Amino acid sequence: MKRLVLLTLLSATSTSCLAEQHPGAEEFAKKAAAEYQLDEQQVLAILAQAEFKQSIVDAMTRPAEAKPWFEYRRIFLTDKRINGGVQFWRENQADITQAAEQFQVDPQVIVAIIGVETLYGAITGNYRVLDALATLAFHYPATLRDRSDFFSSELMNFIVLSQEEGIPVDEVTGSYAGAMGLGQFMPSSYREYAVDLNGDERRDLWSSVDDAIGSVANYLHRHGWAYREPVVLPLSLKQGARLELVADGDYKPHKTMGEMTAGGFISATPVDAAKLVTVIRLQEENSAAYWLGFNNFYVITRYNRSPLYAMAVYELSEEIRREMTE
Ligand SMILES: [Ca+2]
Repeated sequence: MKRLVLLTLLSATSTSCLAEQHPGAEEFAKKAAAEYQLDEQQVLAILAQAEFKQSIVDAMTRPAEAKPWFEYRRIFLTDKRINGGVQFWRENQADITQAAEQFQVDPQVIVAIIGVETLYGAITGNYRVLDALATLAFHYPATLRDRSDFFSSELMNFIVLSQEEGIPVDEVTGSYAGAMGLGQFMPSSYREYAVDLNGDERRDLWSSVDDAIGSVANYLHRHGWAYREPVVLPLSLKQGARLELVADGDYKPHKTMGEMTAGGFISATPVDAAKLVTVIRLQEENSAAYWLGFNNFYVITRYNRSPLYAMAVYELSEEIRREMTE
């Protein structure tokens, strides 16, 4: 209640310069009221507390996914991240087993996602989520393809989420892009896919490791994960293989294994000719490597669209699984 009073007082003094502070903020607040039944003045007061951060704009303009695979891989496939995954799995074995069985998702993939996202909770981001989302919603770098609508929508979801879950909107922290907690959920994903695994009737992705584990599992489950099914298999190419069959931006399997075999892509492990697959090309130091991708690979790209990200999660998950079963 105290917070509400404070915000209301702030709104009276600070909204006059809000249009200069965050261009588009007033329209945003009107939309919040019309479409999400939020209090317009309260939304303006929240936005008045949001600070533009140049460091967020700078971070946005140099994402890791711009690197070739062989360099990207070195960031994530380290002994530290593999051993950290083994330790995280052992420390949270009961929750990971529960989440894997309840949501039918392979446990090593849950662990690997949390490992790639935040090094098992060690690096969850120090930006205020409010600053990150407001900066990217109202001050999106003009040099990049405009994604301000996406961040504006996430900012709206963040304000709604804060009301639904009782989250202090001006306090919680995350990545420069506004991703939160161990699994780095954006606000819309938090609202849609976060689960209360520990049964305390709150979905807390910051400090409840069990909720975070369950939420990652549910996210993969809801996007169509196939339990104990393959993610990728190595491919060899016949002379004159039809390289136009290689996926370019869309990793959803559209072609059958039979079509890929006819196109010159050969899997050493037998795959049903009717199975839907895709072909992924990754840049190694002196050559290209080709992989057969299944729907599970596509599901990982629902977490982060980069095929490099999905491959790093897969390779890390396999390294951790090997260590756990040895
Ligand atoms: Ca909980």
